[in-house]
Amino acid sequence: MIGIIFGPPGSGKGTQAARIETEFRLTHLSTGDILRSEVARGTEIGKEVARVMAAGDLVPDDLIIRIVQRILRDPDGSSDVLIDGFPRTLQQAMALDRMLAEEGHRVDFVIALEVPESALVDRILHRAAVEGRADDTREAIAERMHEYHKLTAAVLDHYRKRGVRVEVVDGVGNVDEVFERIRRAIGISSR
Ligand code: B4P
Repeated sequence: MIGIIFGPPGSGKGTQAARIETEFRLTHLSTGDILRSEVARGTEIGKEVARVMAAGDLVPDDLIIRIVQRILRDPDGSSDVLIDGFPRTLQQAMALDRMLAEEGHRVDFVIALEVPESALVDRILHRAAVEGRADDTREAIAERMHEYHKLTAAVLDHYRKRGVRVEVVDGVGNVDEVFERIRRAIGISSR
């Protein structure tokens, strides 16, 4: 099973994906976490993307597509995956469709979290105060929102047009309330 958790920056994708991973048989694949780990380890990829990410811009499609392809082809990985933060452009979506089709798979569902922009900014600024992530500054948040509207929002239409099940979930409320809505929407059984 291949699911995608989708939504604007700060909508709770990473938060809910971790919850879904714990309670259901799905492996959480977060492109944001992978890239932050490359930056923290000072790898070649990390050096290439650090400034792009800190500014709130998207890293190049070909780079992130190669990373996801490598992970999805890993035979040790679970075949049930929840992808968080990818695809973020139409080009990434088409690349994901192609790589899954090569293995006889497709995207089974998309969970799209909806949260008003003012609440998104408040959440991210709160995280900035607690964790100090490099891209949680006001300038980078504005750029991340801009990129989301310019490039990422269209990904949802791509999946709708292809007949993939898209479940829009209200992401306002505490983490448990949002998780309960997701659980009802996707209706998969827990461990
Ligand atoms: P991500 O790591 O995906 O960052 P994000 O969109 O902010 O989501 P995140 O998962 O961290 O936050 P969440 O909504 O859970 O990407 C970071 C950067 O990596 C991108 O800007 C880009 O540069 C690069 N990148 C990643 N993937 C890429 C791709 N495919 N292509 C190109 N570039 C890529 O949570 C936000 C905050 O809200 C947290 O503090 C959380 O505690 C809080 N929160 C969550 N749920 C809440 C709730 N219900 N109530 C209150 N607060 C809540």
